Amino acid sequence: MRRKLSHLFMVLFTMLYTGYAQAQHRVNPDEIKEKMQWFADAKLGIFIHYGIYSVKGIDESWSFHNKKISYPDYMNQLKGFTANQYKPDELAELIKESGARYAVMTTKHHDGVALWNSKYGPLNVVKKTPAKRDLLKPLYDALRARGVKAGAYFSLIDWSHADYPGFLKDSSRYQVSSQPAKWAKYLTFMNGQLDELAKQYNPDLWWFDGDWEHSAEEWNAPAVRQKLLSYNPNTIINGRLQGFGDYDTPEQNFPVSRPNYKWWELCMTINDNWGYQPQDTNFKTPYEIISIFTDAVSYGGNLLLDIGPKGDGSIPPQEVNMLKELGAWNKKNGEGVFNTVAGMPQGHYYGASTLSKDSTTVYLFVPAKTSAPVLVKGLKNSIKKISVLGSDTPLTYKIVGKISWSAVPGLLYIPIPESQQDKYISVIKIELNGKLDLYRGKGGFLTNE
Ligand code: H79
Repeated sequence: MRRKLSHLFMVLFTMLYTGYAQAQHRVNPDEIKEKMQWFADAKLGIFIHYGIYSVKGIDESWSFHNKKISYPDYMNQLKGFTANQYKPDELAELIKESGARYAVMTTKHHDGVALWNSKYGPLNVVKKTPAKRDLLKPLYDALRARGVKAGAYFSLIDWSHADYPGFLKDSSRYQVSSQPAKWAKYLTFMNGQLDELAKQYNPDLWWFDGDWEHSAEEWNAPAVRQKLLSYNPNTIINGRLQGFGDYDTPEQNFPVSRPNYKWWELCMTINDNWGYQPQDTNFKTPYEIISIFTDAVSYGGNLLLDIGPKGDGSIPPQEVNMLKELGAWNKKNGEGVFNTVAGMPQGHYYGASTLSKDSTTVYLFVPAKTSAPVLVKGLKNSIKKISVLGSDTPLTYKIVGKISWSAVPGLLYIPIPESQQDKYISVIKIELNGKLDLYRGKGGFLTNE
């Protein structure tokens, strides 16, 4: 009997938990549509992971949490954090040049080291490092002066704080359920820091991290959301607030099917690490980054591409180069990316595509050195013009297999002369007569079958 009861309990618990997990996304997309528009149009953001972990060049926070280094040795990096080559104006200029429309700076990672002079607790770079200054204000000012939106990454987890339960991977200070007063103290501290950031920097976007360590109820997530919106009703909150954020944030892994939220953003490193690590030379190529970027946009998402400044604040040359290559590509091809919407459903073109907002133009992304003509299937519209971005010469094209008595459109073949191809990815602009109208049928004799 006892066994049966405990089994029943388990089943009930699982059902409740699954229900909870399925109810994760608790924000109504219709209510946030307006404030999300700049984010939907922005497509590219730059993530900046800057912190004391860049002094030794080790994993941000996780290195001590996972016991690759002792906590005291990790914190010893405070002494070496000079930021004497940290140049927010140059950094903001580089971000602007990349074509990015927003940047997200780590204000505090899981290690608890704040990059501003927080009055909550002593652990910040102003009080504890030779940098001795607020690293956020000059960057946010420089970004905004260039029309780039300013985002704040904030770790809900603070493994350094005595009132936070978690510490090392196999040791925790206490259980929330057994010491609610201690947890309440932590939440007061955390909310104090959020108030400071909101008042001093008024972020356009909040990028929370680490929500997985506690439930929405424990974090008091609805209250956190409400508070931030009361400071700035238009601020955007990422999806790591246990269901109380505005958009989804797949990390490192490219989504093969569309994420659940209406808005989403892939955050990804240029090499294999978020912060600066000198031994990590596994840099993605500009072609790889641009193809990932255009693929994300084609799926209706953004790319938040990460850079990791060195301990002194300078940007590794490979990352500078990547942002410049991306910028040059965007300058020539940005029309097909920024302010567009997700492309054609799969099956019409084997590659990434986007649409103009009025859906009278289709943009196709074609990898360099394509010798075979590009193929588009099921396009019912007649074509006004086809061109390659960056070139004035219109492309010729051929419609193959159009049967006069059938409603099924022919196949559109577009050869792309090599002389007009981009060195990474060309953007083919197809201007249509009228709004995009696609045939989705099975090629049957009867109309639309
Ligand atoms: O700041 C960067 C990383 O340090 C941080 N987010 C980016 C932007 C990050 N690192 N890892 N993660 C986020 C995800 C970690 C997931 C895990 Fe787990 C935590 C794996 C094991 C513990 C999720 C939660 C899976 C099991 C529990």
